[in-house]
Amino acid sequence: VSGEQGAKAERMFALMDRFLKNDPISLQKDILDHVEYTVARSRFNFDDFEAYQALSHSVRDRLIERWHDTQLYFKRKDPKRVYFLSLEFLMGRSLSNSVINLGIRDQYADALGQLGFEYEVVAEQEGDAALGNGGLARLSACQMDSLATLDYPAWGYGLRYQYGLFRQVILDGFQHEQPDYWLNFGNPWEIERIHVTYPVKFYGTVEDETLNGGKYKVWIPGEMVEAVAYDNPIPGYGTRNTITLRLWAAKPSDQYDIESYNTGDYINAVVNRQKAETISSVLYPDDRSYQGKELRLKQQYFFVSASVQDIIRRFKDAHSNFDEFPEKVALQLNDTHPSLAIVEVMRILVDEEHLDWNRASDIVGKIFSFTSHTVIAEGLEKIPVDLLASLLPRHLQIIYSINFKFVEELKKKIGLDYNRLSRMSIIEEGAVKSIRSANLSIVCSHTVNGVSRVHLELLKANVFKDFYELWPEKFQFKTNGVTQRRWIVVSNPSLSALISKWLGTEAWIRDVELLTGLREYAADSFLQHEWKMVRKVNKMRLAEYIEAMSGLKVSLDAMFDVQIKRIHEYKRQLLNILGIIHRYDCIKNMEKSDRRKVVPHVCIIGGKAAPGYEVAKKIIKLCHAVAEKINNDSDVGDLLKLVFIPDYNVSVAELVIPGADLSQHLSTAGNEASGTGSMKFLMNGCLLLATEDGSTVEIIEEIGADNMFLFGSKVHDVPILREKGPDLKVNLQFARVVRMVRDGYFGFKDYFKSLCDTVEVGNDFYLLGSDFESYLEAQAAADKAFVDQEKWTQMSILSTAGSGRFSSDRTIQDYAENTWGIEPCPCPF
Ligand code: GPW
Repeated sequence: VSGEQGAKAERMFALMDRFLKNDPISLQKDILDHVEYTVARSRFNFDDFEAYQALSHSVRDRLIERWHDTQLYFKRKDPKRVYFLSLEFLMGRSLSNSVINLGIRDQYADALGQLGFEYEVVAEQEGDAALGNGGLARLSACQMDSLATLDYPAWGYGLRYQYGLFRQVILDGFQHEQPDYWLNFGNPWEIERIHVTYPVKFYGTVEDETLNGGKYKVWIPGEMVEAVAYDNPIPGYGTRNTITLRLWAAKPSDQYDIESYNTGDYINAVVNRQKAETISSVLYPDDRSYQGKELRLKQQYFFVSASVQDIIRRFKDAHSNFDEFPEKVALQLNDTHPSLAIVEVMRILVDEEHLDWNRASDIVGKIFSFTSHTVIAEGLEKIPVDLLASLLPRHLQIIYSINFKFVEELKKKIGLDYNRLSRMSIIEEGAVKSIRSANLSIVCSHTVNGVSRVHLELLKANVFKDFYELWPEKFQFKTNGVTQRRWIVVSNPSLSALISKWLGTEAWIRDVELLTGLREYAADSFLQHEWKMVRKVNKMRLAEYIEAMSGLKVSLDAMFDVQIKRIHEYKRQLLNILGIIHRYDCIKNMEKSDRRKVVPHVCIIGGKAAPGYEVAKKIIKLCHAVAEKINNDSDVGDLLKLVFIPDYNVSVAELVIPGADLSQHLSTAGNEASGTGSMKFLMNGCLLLATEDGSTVEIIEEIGADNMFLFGSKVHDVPILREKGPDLKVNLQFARVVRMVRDGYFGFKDYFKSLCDTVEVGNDFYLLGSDFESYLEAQAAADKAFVDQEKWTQMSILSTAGSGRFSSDRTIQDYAENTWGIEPCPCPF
């Protein structure tokens, strides 16, 4: 750069200390400066929370440096980018993850120590960013970490909800929901981009327009809202690359409601404007249930429209020919929630950029890929046509056109098979005419991915069968993974250090397959000893948490037996509780002398129920009722304890997972698309008790069936068992424990009646009765293994050693190479 600009740049460089320094004195100065000038507290008087605020700003400064460099570099190189569209991101805390990825955790811990603060205590001041429900949302977060670490030119796009997932409060054993107004204490991890805004339109009418001899559609909106970008830097590990998660917030637009200003009702007009903000106000707390709510549809379109406008703007900054669009842009749909992006791209290309229909649809077909996360047909999203007609009239027209052309093509291929045609149509003609978001996504994407091998098989055989037969080459699977940075390095620092010590390298943090190197030492008594020590300390940490939370003292010699995940009937927390009742019943009926042989258990259950999901809420209450009885039975003592951990979230998981001996994954086979919790436990050396469902089938291949406790009906048995109808040979033990609940042994007899009905013969859709015997056998096998601590520790080491394939790094690399067609773009500065 020369001339005036060059001189300016030189002056800037001269003024800049490039870059911020990470020695202890610089870090301390930095933290104190932020205490004084950012937090506005005296550097002689600040508390742990203020220390957290100052610390996070100091970390953020370092993130920003790398982020600027990365973004500048991407701009200069102009590689093909992937845009990851998701309505949910469950990021959890940022501080601990950032300092690990920046490689300066220890330096910060020392710096804080010298200022008289303890790093762990300060880091715990941070609240979770809980902009998502469960597995799907946490997967997005893990994948962002991998995208950054592997240097991919990627962007995440989502919604900046003001209220994240509700906080779960338990009163008398019942779940109550409290709003999570997470922004109350400020959020240092985001940067508001007041200049990055886009108008998003709603309602109104569509009119015809003739321009330069061409006929176009013009959408005259009835309402306009402004989307404002909030950027969250996502640092990679062991690289300078720092990518962006851009979340949109809704703000009133200057043109929000022009009419009411003109009618003179100023006050009402201002009040009305505030309504715009409701679009990004609250996350819907029910995963996999679609209610056809207008606000939800508005959220989906709002974030998709702003993202698509942003992507097209970025493309147009460097290109003028849309035929190059597919060489520069890959759009990934995280489930069908963002599927309106397809229609929005069509609309902009055709109505605003004036491309002809075929050219636009050709471009769309090259850029979109879609990942499904569900197995069951009822889980597929539908948008009522009436709703869409009023909210997005032009989009409905476009969907009709896409569908018309698709069905015409289809007829040529399969003839007039009307049943099949109507199944495959994007429009469902039913009592409520609606848009099938999955069909739209499949028709307009070049690739459809499942999230595990079994999942893809089920998609091909059931919900997407017709499409698979039409386009077999579109269907792939990418088994989910989780990031070892958060799930080992951040959450289990002592295990992390131990692994590095034995492998002689920290390289596994980027190249997790190296964990297989532990196999060779699995029987080594020195490693086993250290492994046991690390696990014991983690159990201690968890026991302290349990005591602080519930007052319950638990024995460290007991097996910590954990099930944490959203409460769903298909995940069968009820099976777990009924198993615990059985265990209790057995102990009670045992000769005192036999009790010495009992393996003590601390059963830990945690998870949220969707606020409107009655059965799930009853399961939570049952858990508390059973816990009340067992924990107060001095006759049973330490042999059995049951704890419900309230308000399960990412940071609770980070504490619980490293302290678990056994974890349970009990979904009725064929119901869990993948499951990712199991992978986190596996990485931490926790043994799995599981059904052969979702990704578990692949975990078995890695670590061996003899290294875990498997039970229950297999994927292919389930439909047969259901077909067969009521099993006349009901398991007696099962009948007995259900009867105990029914008869009011744990109180609340009337309240639990309907819950018991869900597992009664003839009604037991999730097959708890059929699987009970096998479940108890697996439990017994786990108990037997636990008695031999040497063997158990070896199995634990082998679990971690075999977990490498379940890193999101592997998943993301596969997506990059085989779905998105993008390449790493490491920032060299
Ligand atoms: F219904 N998943 C989830 F498929 O957490 F959209 N929420 C959801 O709404 C859906 C799926 C949806 C989960 C799957 O249940 C789980 O098996 C999978 O591991 C996870 O998504 C990530 O793929």
